[in-house]
Amino acid sequence: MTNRLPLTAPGHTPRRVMTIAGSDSGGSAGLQADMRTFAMLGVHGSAAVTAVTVQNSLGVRAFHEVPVGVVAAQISAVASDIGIEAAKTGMLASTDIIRAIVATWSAEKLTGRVPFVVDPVCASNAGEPLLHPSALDAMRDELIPLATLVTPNLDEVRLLVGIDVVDVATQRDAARALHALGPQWALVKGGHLRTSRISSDLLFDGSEFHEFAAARVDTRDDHGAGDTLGAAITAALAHGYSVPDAVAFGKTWVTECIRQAYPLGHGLGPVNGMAGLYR
Ligand code: PXL
Repeated sequence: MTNRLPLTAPGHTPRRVMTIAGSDSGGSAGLQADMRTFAMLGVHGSAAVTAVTVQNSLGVRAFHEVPVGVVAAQISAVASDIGIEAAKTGMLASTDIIRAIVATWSAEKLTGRVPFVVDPVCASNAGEPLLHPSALDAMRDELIPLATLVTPNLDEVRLLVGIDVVDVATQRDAARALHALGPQWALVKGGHLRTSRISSDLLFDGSEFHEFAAARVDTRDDHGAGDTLGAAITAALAHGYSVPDAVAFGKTWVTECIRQAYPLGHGLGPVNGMAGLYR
């Protein structure tokens, strides 16, 4: 497994990937992290903006939802012209936005054809909500079943399937419960299990478990880690990687970004999405 994706020759169209996500005015997470990761990996990123957050390193002060018709229209405009070879979702804010995405995905005949990574973002690292609690049902019952891969962290696992992951056995239980919601693959990210010296993510397709482990990096500057992982996985899927190979690639990528995280402002800094420049 290398830490690079194949590069497209200059003048030729790179793989085309889309993020459906919220904007982080601070530039650390959300669609800014996704687009930075896409660029670092040499794929063409398009973006359907779902919400505009007002935030800095100290936290999310507010967010403003984009009208649902505009969310759907962004996806259709890109799908009908530029094309989408893989996509991911991030902050989706509301039930109506989730439903617009589900409807557009099927209207554009993307379902089952285009790898679709659903990162079921519920809150910021600091715990501010980015999804209305009432939208959790639509996330669980309508969007996640369309996913090639769903990538919750442990807080999202608790909200989606009610399992408190505390060890390997409960992480397996959570992967089974998430897979039962209908995605092709479930990745239970163990990064928030701070009692462990290892950050271990568990991938499950209904029959086989795959574990992806990395030594835990001791940093508080980890804003955008989940977004960066999901974006790197999405870029690898656009290149035709299998889901386990894409997750392995993404894990290696984000681990280096976390190792090179930097302080920013007066609060939490971001993972260094540009870490690849220094290799
Ligand atoms: O990291 C999850 C996330 C996604 N999208 C937006 C965010 C955050 C975390 O703060 O602000 C817009």
